Amino acid sequence: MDIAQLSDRIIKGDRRALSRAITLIESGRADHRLQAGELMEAVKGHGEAIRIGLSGTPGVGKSTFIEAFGSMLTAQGLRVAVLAVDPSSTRSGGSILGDKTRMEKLSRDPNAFIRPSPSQSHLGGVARRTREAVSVCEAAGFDVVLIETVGVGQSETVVAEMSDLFILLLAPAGGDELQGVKRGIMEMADMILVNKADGDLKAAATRTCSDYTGALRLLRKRPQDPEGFPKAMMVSAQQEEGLKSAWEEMTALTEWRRENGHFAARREAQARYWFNEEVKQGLLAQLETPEAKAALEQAAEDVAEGRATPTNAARELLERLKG
Ligand SMILES: Nc1nc2c(ncn2[C@@H]2O[C@H](COP(=O)(O)OP(=O)(O)OP(=O)(O)O)[C@@H](O)[C@H]2O)c(=O)[nH]1
Ligand SMILES: [Mg+2]
Repeated sequence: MDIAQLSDRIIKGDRRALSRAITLIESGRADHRLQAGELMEAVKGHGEAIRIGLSGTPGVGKSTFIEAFGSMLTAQGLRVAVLAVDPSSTRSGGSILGDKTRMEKLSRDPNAFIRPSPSQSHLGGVARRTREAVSVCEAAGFDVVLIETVGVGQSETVVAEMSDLFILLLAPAGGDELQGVKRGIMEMADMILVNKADGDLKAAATRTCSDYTGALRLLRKRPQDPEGFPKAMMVSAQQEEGLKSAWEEMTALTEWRRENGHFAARREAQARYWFNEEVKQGLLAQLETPEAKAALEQAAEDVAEGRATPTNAARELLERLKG
């Protein structure tokens, strides 16, 4: 495959080239990994999208929201790409493909591009592939890249670390208790959207929204937020209500961050984060070779049977792996 040619076609906005590139990125073959690396260098710095991470528990309405919100954006003339991080892969067919029916309109929209999560259980691998897919979508001229994740374990952090804006989608709570959203997730959110603010659920949504407005106020002030952010708002994905206001707030926040240097600073910090992650993953991979595994097993036995101390055995093993 001619990578220079592929990247030229991507930069010209060729969708088939984009699809091919993502297939290449998702491949686990060593030669494909090298080519993907070359491609990432070639597209680097092209395009400028707003990357929006969207997280929420199953059933909160992510797919319905993406369909409605994405269609609203394409109606405004914007080009929208939708990607997903789904580490569980227990759900049939990956996260978005399974419910493309919920995104029927968007999946037929010429200004939208929807790509399901690669079926890979290892979160590190999914993270790298999604991050690279974001970059090629950006190079292909998309204005908005939406990255969906179902709120389980580490996947929120992964998505927040590749987004300019991280949005938490919530459903109206039954009682007046907060829905067990972990503090760490709250602290990552740039905006909370309480979905399903319609019909019988409207009153509960209003309560939930004001609970979260209060909770957000109690969090430590972050330098990357202007007055009033992070904020909680109500939307109805189904009734297509509140979506325009949500987008206005997102663009206002992004504008402010650009003007105040926080937009670029966040991307820089993310580049550092992913570099460190890649180094760590690379080191861990070195322990996965048959020789390393055998050496580890032997050393563990020595430690278990009292022939060596954990500290010394570890140091010797690491020295041996270096050489
Ligand atoms: N009343 C109401 N129902 C909604 C709204 N948005 C989504 N729903 C319903 O909530 C259910 C789940 O919606 P989905 O969009 O599939 O939710 P999801 O978060 O993508 O779910 P998973 O893909 O399983 O994680 C569906 O029955 C939707 O019709 C809304 O704004 N109002
Ligand atoms: Mg869904």
